[in-house]
Amino acid sequence: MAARPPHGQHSAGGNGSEPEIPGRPGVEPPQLEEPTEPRGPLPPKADQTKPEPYSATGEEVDTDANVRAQTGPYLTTAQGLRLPDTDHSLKAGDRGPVLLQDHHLREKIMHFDHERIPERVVHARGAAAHGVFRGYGSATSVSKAAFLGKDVETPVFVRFSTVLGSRGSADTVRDTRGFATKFYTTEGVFDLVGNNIPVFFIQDAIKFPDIIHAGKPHPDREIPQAQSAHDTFWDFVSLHTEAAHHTLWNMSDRGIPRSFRMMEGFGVHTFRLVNEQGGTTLVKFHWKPKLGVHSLTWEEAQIINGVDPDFHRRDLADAIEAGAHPEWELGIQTFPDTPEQTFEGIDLLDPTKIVPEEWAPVQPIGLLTLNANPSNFFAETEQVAFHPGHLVPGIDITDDALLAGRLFSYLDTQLTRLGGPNFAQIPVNRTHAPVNDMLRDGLHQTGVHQGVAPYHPNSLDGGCPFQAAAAQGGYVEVPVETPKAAKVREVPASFADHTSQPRRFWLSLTPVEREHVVAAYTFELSKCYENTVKERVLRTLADIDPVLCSQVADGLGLPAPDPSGRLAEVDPSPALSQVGNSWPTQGRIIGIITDGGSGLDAVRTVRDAVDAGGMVPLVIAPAGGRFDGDGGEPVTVQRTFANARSTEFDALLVAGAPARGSDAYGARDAKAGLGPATGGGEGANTDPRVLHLLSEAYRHAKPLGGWGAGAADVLAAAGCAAGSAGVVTDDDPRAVLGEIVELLSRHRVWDRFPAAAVVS
Ligand code: HDE
Repeated sequence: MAARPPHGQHSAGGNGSEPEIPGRPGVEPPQLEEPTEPRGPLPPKADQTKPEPYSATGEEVDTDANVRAQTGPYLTTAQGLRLPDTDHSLKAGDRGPVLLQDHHLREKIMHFDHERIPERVVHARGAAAHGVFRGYGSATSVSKAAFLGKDVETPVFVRFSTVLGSRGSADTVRDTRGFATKFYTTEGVFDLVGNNIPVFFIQDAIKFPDIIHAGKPHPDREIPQAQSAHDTFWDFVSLHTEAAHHTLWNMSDRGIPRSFRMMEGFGVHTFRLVNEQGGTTLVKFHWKPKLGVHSLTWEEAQIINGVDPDFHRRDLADAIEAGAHPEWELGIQTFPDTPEQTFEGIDLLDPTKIVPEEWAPVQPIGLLTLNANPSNFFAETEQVAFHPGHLVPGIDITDDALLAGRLFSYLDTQLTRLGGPNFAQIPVNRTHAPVNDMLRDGLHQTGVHQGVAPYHPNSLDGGCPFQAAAAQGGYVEVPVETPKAAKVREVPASFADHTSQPRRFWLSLTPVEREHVVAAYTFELSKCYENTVKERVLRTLADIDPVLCSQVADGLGLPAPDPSGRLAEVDPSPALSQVGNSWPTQGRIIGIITDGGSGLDAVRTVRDAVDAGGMVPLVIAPAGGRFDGDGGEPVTVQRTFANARSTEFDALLVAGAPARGSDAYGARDAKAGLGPATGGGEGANTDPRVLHLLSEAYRHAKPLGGWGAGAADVLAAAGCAAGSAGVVTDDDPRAVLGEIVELLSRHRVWDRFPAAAVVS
């Protein structure tokens, strides 16, 4: 897999160890030279090379026609004037006053003063990547969208985000995640602006400012940041019981994903697809991650927010840079486009409802691969502007009232955020199809439009541009009939059931997942001050499930109310559970703890096997540097006992020493203890930081292993006795690794819950 290791392997924690490619023995890393003279442009890094852009007519589209800043040899002003000095202001003498005529000082400070733009009002914190989407052709019977055709490849840009936090907030808070994809199709841009949760809090966009005001920090003290664990959020969701379904998903493990790479994505609304013959089908979009759906534990998420608030951002960039390109299949659930727009009694216009996959299977229609990191965060990730109204022929909207509000909101918010109406010209937002609009002028206009007649019809420009009928690729809205009805501010009766679908979700979870849900509600509500708010939430929970309600009530020390009526009779939907299957382990991080004193051959063997298996090996040792005391190829240390935290690793291995006289893996000396080797009982000498590392990983139900003399003692000293669930010891390091990888494919050692979930 990795052509080179992720940045994080060398840089985080600054342990001073030199970079080396794990699993690539003997390859010397390039040394940074002291620059002494001007040189030519720097080439972009391999993973920053974007997919080739192309246009509908086959012309090459230069999406990088902007200035490539900071690649030339000499410093200039914005006007291209070369500068002799950017470190000293122009002064009357070296101790005299600064002169107003210093145009360079003025330009430099002026530009700096205006570097920030308003952050997104929601989804401010995000990370993104370039990639490619390949259609399977399986959707052509229901949609004429060109990019869904068989083997058609379309460049994409995907931005993941949290919803509530500010731009600088931590990644692993409990929240919904955005999953927004821009397809640069030959027919124009298509944006699928989805979330990692398939339902939304509200049924009508008019409540959006209210739910967001309730979720954002309190207006007086501006706390808490990026959290739903506060009174206003729970006040809102308890007063609007339609929010119960989305809230339950948030309180489940879905609210704390392990990685953006391990999340599902959902279009949420029902869309309408149109085929070549004009036939229509209602659909819901799903993204299915090839790595499976996995989550953090709540304690892990909280620790990470302190020790590595960029956890998800780093994980995505590192994986792509290392060549472990994340993949998702795009799938659709299809429903007949009947006048009622319902399926098995579910109103398809209600965005608080799902259709169970067992009733309408998700049919794969294409593959998304993220293969390049952005070159510049601001230019791309920050300035990308998504809009659910960016549609292409073959994909149309429905009358979902939530979607209607979004169709207004996204363009509107970009005006403030990107400072004018020309944000479609920003490189990351540019379509790869030819543009012949009659939109003119405005702030930040960079186009130099030709022609004298920007109006339609005209005769002065030869009538160009002409309107395109459907046959010429024009986007024609499906002529659906609008209901003949009175103008009202009302909600349909079919939207009234707010508890049966949350009940199905709850009943579909395994016991360990339910336990996490109970813990999450209890934690969040215990952060609220108002008992009335808590009591109101409990009343909703009672209508979802009495066990859920009573367990949360117990945790809060409040009485559990009775359900207000009969509980809905629903079947579970196994597809809603995250636990049970096994998944590829690509990109998983395995820590190898060694004191470097002996058994280095085993460390090399395991490190290389981890790398060859597409995972990331990180050697953890008392101090940085390299081990080569046995005369073999040097083993580089990537983490030290001081900077390693268990939350970074998916599994941990303890490299013990071979028993005396053994040549099981070629060690020259036998020593155990992973700490100052002062003699005495094995494990007794173990560095407390190693014990903490192991016991924390054990508590978070991660696979642990070890080989050789002393390893089992070290594990036992950390409270992870060999033979307990998911603790693997053997003399043969390869056998240990084999079992660990098998455990990792199921993400966690679920048997360790629930007892281990109780955090002191
Ligand atoms: Fe958004 N949403 N939203 N939203 N949304 C924005 O647009 C809005 C909703 C989603 O990475 C904003 O450009 C309204 C559902 C994502 O840049 C804003 C309503 C879903 C992103 C906005 C919703 C989403 C946004 C803020 C209720 C999942 C981040 C900045 C009707 C299907 C996109 C921006 C990115 C961003 C409005 C509800 C997904 C304010 C009014 C439902 C992934 O326009």
